Amino acid sequence: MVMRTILHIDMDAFYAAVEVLDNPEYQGIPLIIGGTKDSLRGVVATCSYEARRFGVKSAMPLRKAVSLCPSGVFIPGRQKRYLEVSEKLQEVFSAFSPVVEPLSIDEAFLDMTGCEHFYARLEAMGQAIKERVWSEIGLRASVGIAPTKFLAKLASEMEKPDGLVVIRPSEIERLLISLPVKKLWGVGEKTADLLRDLRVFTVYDLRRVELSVLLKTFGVYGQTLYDLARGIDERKVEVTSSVSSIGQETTFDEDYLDFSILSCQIARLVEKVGYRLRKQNLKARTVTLKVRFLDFHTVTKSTTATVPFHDDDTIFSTALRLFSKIKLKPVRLVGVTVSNFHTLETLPLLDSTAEANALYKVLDSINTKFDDTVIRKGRTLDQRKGP
Ligand code: DCP
Ligand code: MG
Repeated sequence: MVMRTILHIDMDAFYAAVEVLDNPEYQGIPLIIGGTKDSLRGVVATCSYEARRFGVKSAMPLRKAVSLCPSGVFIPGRQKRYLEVSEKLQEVFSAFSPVVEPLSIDEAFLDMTGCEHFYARLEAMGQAIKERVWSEIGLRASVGIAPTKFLAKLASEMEKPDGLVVIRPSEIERLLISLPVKKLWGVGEKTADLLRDLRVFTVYDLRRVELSVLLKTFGVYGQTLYDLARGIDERKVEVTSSVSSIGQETTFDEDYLDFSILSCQIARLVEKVGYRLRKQNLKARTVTLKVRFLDFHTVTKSTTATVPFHDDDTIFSTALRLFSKIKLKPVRLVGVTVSNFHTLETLPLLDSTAEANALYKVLDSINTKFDDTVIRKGRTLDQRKGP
């Protein structure tokens, strides 16, 4: 098996911790995020560790949480703010490794293979990222470091909150053997029930089941179970993007039917979308055009290319091609979205569009400096009104 150094980091009581950060009066109290005390139908998104002592946990009906913890403070939560903090977290993670796989809003895998020599010990590596998250964002995280993804995630959960656990190859066997199968990656209630029918409760029990029986009962996942029970997990940290699309739309003060005005508006949207795409080091394969008419009827058209792109020209010509397929009526709104991302790390280094890339680099750096698209292509200028 390939030996890697994989770090899993997961924030402690994430939404609740962000609320404490922004509202220090919530420090040290049972804080429950998901709704107010009288929200009859809501569920708990998360709660502070002080509230967990009362038995409150994620996904529990709010009514039950109120009865368990009547003295708690119950608040609805602010998704936009949590996403904003999540983006900052990703920036901190990216400073530690170029290979980061965000898993959810508050956790990620980092492939730290080859970076070991920067730290005296693996514990120091874990401590360094925890301290950086604390000093730059003001939040506590738990970290696990191990040779596989599954073990790294297991390790980060072991000493929550503010935990740091390193699992070395020599320790895997001792740790795995008594582990309840429910802790294995991918084992939910249903799999646990089927395993119970086979009288399997721990990894020790699981190792005694033949591979053929596991394959018959669980299909291809049987092989995964067989491997995980032996500490084998070849999954790589995959560099994926946390965003799934980048879009921009504009609603007009008046309705337009004129192709030249509309194509100029599309060009302006394309510049903003292309700029954000390149800023995030992404290439896309899909362009979606949205058009809303005066009567509020909305049409969206998409197309997917085989070769990923991040230049305005490709996005614009694609959007325009989609636009020409739409039967025109007075238009109220147009929107351009790109999706189906590939990170640049996964693309070939040699690119035949190197010159175009250099041009976009210059344009983007000027536009970044002035915080807007100050340099534009002629097609974004409304021909009738002049520059
Ligand atoms: N979340 C949610 N609903 C759930 C589970 C989670 O809305 N059923 C949200 C709120 C959490 C965030 O996702 O703050 C991260 O989920 P985690 O499972 O990592 O839980 P926490 O970070 O809150 O706590 P922990 O310290 O156990 O990681
Ligand atoms: Mg968490």
